[in-house]
This record gives sequence, C-alpha cells and structure tokens, in this order.
Amino acid sequence: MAPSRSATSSTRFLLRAVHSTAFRLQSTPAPQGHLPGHPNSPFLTSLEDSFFDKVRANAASSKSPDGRPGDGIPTYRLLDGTGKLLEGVTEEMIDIGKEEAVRMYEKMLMLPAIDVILYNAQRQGRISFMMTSHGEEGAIIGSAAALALQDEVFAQYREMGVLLWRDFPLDLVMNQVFGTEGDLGKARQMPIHFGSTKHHFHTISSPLATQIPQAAGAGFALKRTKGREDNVVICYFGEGAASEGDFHAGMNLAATKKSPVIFFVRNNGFAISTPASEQFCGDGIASRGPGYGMLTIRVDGNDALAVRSAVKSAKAKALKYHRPILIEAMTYRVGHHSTSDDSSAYRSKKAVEDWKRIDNPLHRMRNFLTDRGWWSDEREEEIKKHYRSEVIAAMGRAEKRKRPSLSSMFEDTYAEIPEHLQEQRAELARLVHLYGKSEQWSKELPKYVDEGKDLEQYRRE
Ligand SMILES: Cc1ncc(C[n+]2csc(CCOP(=O)(O)OP(=O)(O)O)c2C)c(N)n1
Ligand SMILES: [Mg+2]
Repeated sequence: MAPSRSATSSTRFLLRAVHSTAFRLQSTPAPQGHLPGHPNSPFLTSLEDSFFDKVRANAASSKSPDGRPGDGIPTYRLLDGTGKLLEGVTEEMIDIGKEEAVRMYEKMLMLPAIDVILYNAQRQGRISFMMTSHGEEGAIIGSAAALALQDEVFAQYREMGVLLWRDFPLDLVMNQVFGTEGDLGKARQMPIHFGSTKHHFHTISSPLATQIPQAAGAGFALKRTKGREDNVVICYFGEGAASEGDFHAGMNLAATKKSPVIFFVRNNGFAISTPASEQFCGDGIASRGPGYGMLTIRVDGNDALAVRSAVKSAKAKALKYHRPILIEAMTYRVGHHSTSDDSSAYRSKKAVEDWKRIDNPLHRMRNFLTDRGWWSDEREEEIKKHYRSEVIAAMGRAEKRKRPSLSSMFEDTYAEIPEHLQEQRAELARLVHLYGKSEQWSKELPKYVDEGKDLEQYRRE
C-alpha cells in the first residue's frame, strides 16, 4: 500500500532533520533550518541580490532528483534557526537598536498571550469565533515594524499584530471580539475582523482576496493625494487567497497603474486543510511576481529582522520607482485554521510540534536579544505575566459591556435609511413588541443598549 501523504511528508521531514543535524555537526555551527514546501530554497543574506523581477527560464526547469523544484527562488534571511547572525551579516545590515528590537519581541509575545486566552474563551462559548497567529508572529510584527504608522493596511485576518504594533488598545481588541457597544465597527463583523481609521487599518472582509484589488486602488489614490507621497499601502494575504481571481486583478492593476503597494503574502503552508503543495504548481507565490513585471523578494517569514529589512527596502523601492512590490514570507501556521477547524484531521500533531521547534520566530528573536544582553529570563517572565493579567482584565471589562442598540444595525450604510431597511426595522420593532416579554427574549434584550426599547418609535402598527 502506498504510504499516506502525512507519513511520506513526516518521513521526508525526519530525513531532512537528520541530514541537517549531520550537516551541522560536520561542517558549520549555523543551523540553516528549512521552509515548508521549499526545503531546497537557498538562503541569501544580501538584500539587493534577493530582489528580482525577471523570469529565469533556465532556473525554473531545474529539478532535484526527487522532483522538488531544484534550487528554486532563494530566501532572504539574516538570522540562523537559533537566532544567531548568519555568516557575513553585519550590524549595518540588521540596522536596529535595542529599543526597537525589544519592542518588536514584546509585541511578538503579546500575540500568543491574546491568542491563548481568546481561543479558550471561544471554547468556553464566551465568543463565537477566533483565529490565532501562532507561528506567524515574526512575519506580522517584522513587517509592521518596517512601516510608518500612516501607511495604509489591508489585511486578511491573521494580522492583529499590525494593530498591536500601532498601539491599538487591548480594550478595543476585546470590544471587537465580544461585539460590544465599544466596538469601532458597532459589532457588525465577525470576531477578529478589525478595522480602525485612526490606525490606517481598513476593515477586514471575510470573502478572501477582496482586499487585493482594493489595495491596488488605494495605492493609486495615495500617489494622487497631496501630502501622502511618502506613504505606501501594505496588503496582506495568505498563499491560499492568492488562488483567487482577485489576486490577478489586483496585481495587474497595481503593476499597470504603478501603485506604491507592498503585496505581502504569508505562505504558511495551508489554506484551511489544503496544503500548499496541492494549491499551485509554481515555485511558491514569489514566482508569479515577474509575470506582473513586479519586483519580488522571498523572505524567511520566521526571521522577524529579515522581514523588517525586506519590507523597509520594499517601501523605499515602491516610492522611488513608483511600482508595487511582492514579498513572499515563508512561515508555518502552527495553530488550527480557526476555531471551526481541527487540523489533526489533516496533519499530524507531531509534524506541528517539529515545525514549532525549527526556526521558531519567538525563540530566534529571544536568543538574538539575549545574546546582546538586551533581554533576560526575568523580563520574559515578567512581561508574560503582565500580558496575561492585562488581557484577562480587558476581557472581563468587555464581557460586562452591552451590545450596541438593536436599531443601530440599520444605520451607517446609507446617509438616509432607504425604504426597504425602514421596513425591516419596523418588522423587528413589531417582533420585539410582540415577543419582548417572552421568557427567552426578556433574557436576551437586556444585553443590548436600550434593551430593544429604541425600536418602539419605528413600529408601524
Ligand atoms: C472567496 C472565499 N472563498 C473561500 C473562503 C473560505 N476560506 C476562509 S479562509 C480560507 C483559507 C485561506 O487560506 P490562506 O489564504 O492561505 O490564509 P491562512 O488561513 O493560511 O492564513 C478559506 C478557503 C472565503 N472566506 N472566501
Ligand atoms: Mg495559508
């Protein structure tokens, strides 16, 4: 019987792990790690050499003996798998001081602190839905740290860290997730579908890839707006979303309109249960960049410093040359897709544990800081405790707040409420009037501001 896919891939994984350990012992103390789906991608530490915008026909046809895509597109990284600078990497290349590096790591730690508590809150039935960022902390915070606070963000859903980097308050995180009257979006979105004008973070939409053409348009608008010439758009999406038609529409629009947009694809190995190996046939998503005439770079998404420097450089190039840039960040989705998913149905728990050990973005950043004397075990404990109590306190506050008033759900889309919405509002008013005192409704209504009484004025009979 043919071995199952997971058995085959875990065998491959083990072989690679053994090979890389043996290699390390024999020749170099710097573990190179590997990347999901692209174990043969060579690592580059030169930023300039890592950008490309031409299809290299001869490279594309080379295959390794077992059919994997040969050397493929290289991956830019600065740190090795343990957080040590790779050979030849200078201070100038990392270009970061203590304050910013520590802040990056602290924000990276804040993500799992929130994720663990909200994931459990969903399991306890306190919120309806949750998506975590486990494993992608380096890609998200590294990219956020490279940008100005006014650069416009179009996110997919796994990028709460960008808001945290921009000091989006924990209370607003909780108000959104719990759908309270304090939510900026008035509780009209599913949990984790954030949006904040003040933080230049455009509201997340559930339909995949819709943000890509929107980002292309926003980039074009930025270019035409006086005073915004120094800003870019960053558009995040998963490698799965890159299979949507909107990906093509957005990439082509941005390229032809020369919009200053950084398309940041998080290649985390999965679109829910579908592994990247079954989603597309090319060399990742980076291989598509030259097809759009787009300057492109593949970066180790678990190396927060490499991500930061790639995004900084991408921004500079987008502004200097008036063109969009594609960044493919290679990472791994450690958590389940969402709370509606159980990933043990399609990947082994052991494979996840192995990926967590190799190239872990949190460990690498912690070691980097510790080696410089910028971090200590005591500080680690202290900040983790601090986050835990802050997150729990903010959750407690949100849980006590009311939901927005029932009548507010009909507002804000139109300046004047059109007749069909007025009819629906009158119907809700009728139902609340009729059933409001029933056992179930009388328990539910007090959870809303005005307890449904605000609707009475709209009753038509
Ligand atoms: C147009 C559309 N099709 C399907 C879905 C269902 N769906 C939600 S997330 C997802 C997978 C996305 O994978 P990827 O883009 O790689 O992001 P990741 O979850 O890995 O971060 C799918 C298929 C959707 N939301 N929208
Ligand atoms: Mg994915």
